[in-house]
Amino acid sequence: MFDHLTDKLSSTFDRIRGKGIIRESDLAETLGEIRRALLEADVALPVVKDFIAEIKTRASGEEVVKSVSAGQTIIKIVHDRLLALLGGDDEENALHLDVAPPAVIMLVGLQGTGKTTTTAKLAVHLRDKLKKKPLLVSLDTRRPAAQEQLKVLAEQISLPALPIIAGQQPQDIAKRALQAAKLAGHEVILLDTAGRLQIDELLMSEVAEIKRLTTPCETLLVADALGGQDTLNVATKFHEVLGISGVVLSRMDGDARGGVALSLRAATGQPIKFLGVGEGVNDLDPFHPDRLARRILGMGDIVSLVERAHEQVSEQEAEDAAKRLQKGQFDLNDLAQQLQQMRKMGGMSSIMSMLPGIGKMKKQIAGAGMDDAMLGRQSAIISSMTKLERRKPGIIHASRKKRIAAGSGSTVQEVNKLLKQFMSMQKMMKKMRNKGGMGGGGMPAIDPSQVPAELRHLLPPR
Ligand SMILES: Nc1nc2c(ncn2[C@@H]2O[C@H](COP(=O)(O)OP(=O)(O)O)[C@@H](O)[C@H]2O)c(=O)[nH]1
Ligand SMILES: [Mg+2]
Repeated sequence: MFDHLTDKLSSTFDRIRGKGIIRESDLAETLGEIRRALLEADVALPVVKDFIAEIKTRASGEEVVKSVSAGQTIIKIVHDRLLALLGGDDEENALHLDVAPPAVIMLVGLQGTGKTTTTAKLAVHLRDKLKKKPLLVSLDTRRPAAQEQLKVLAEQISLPALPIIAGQQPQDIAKRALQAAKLAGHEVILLDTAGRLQIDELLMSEVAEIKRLTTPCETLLVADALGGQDTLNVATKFHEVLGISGVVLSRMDGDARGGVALSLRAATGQPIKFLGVGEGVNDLDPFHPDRLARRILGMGDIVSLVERAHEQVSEQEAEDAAKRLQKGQFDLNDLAQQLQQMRKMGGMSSIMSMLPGIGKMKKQIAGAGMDDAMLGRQSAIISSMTKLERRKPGIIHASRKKRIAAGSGSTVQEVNKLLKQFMSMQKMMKKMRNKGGMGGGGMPAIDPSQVPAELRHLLPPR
């Protein structure tokens, strides 16, 4: 997500970053580039206009243009305005559930935008992150099997769904849900409502009635990030008629160029609370404007990366790996583990997209064949080795190589390549240990000081 926008903005910034003095013509050119980048990312035109105008006002003062580090100052201004556009502070974008339980979260939106999937994702988030006991409730009596869809999802994530009573109307199901939650001590009720292909009176009066009955503390619109201007119109309409408290933007993993995410708040005045980033129940990211702004501007999102590392890789695992590295005991088992950890953290491209200054490195990395498919192939090759081979790769000669290649569905050349790469990694580590510092090497330079200690062992060796 935002890849194209980030590329564009990064190269614009690269041109002005080091500049002490920025002439009016430089500024005009920079603003033109930012404007084009935003429009190409599908940001709504009025939003782009306002955004550029604000930056212009703030940047064209004498003191900025002629200040010692004009380039940096302009980058800072763009960052601050982008942050404001995305929604300022985290507080507003968080879920607000501080009411007497059960707290009701109602999900509304058109058909097929991801309401039911998001209901399950939110339930997992509530349980795992917020330590709450949610109850899943489907009020979608319109579409056949819609209630079963939620029931199946609830079973998958081992959370309770309100039992289905055939023929019951949404209003009555909602009332039953409130009673059941009180009896069973559920702290949060998630109400998945019916959608339509288009907004109509009937849909709106039904959800309005349910809202009145259940007084939700969050009424979240689930909206499709791929929908462009339509999504903005739908959001505005829902807010006018129903009053929403926030938006979950689904399908941010698709080829959404980000425009909706950047325009929504300005268009509706409502905060984005989550981004849906895939079909799985864990594919939901809380919306953090500051992190996203940094990411869009190519400044990296170290905070999210560290969080993900903590979720996916235990502290013990990270510590053990670091110790073995220090002792020079790095073998193919460690490499296999490293590869697995990277995959658990979302794969190479996802990790890379969160590291600062990555724009320039992307091509180098692609050139080195360091992609997710490679992580998978290399893991497969190592899995086909025996324990002894992994500990002592030196014994892997021709016949063993053939066996390993056959076992992993790869070629002897690929096995050779992996072994060669491993040997050079091992050599580098020995050198590092002896010199007590990072050596040269052909890999793109990531400044290790930019990367938190708990992640450094995952960086490609240099
Ligand atoms: N790629 C992707 N697909 C999603 C996302 N959220 C939902 N979907 C898919 O969109 C389709 C419709 O979702 P559903 O929850 O049934 O929509 P509903 O009609 O609003 O309840 C399903 O195939 C989901 O797997 C998302 O964030 N990313
Ligand atoms: Mg549904």
